[in-house]
Amino acid sequence: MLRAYIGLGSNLEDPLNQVRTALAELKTLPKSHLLSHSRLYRSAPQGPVDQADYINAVACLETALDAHTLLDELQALENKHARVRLQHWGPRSLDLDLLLYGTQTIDTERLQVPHPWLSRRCFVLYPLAEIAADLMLPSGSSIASLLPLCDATGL
Ligand code: ROI
Repeated sequence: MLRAYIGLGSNLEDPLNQVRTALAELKTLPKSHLLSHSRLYRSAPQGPVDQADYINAVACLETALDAHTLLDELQALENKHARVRLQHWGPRSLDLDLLLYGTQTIDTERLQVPHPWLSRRCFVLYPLAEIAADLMLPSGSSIASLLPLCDATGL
């Protein structure tokens, strides 16, 4: 068993409900146990700005699934939410990102862990710091040490 951190985001079709439902669904994943999750954050869109604010959160799962099987499960949940993604970096009904998988670094065609944008996205870092401030990234930085580097305006 190891700990995986999942970023949740939504800005379409009742985002609060999308994220709340997804947190409940994470509890049902096989060979996994939801250990904790952050509060829900409202955040201004990063990327194209002509879209609605997002609701974001981060969850911590203890899991015996391998990383790619976990990714399959997360994508199945996104699909269950009839994931709408109108454009790259555009609005979406539910995004589930595998941010961290134990202390592993993974770089395959389908999956990059740690998530490549993790340390630059305050809508990920702040909720992650709420549940895992002391967590060390493979780079040697703790989550807490990255907070001052990101602009939390709009969070
Ligand atoms: N912006 C915010 N605030 N929250 C997100 O979850 C989010 N997801 C994205 C992009 C479009 C980069 N911007 C976001 O994929």
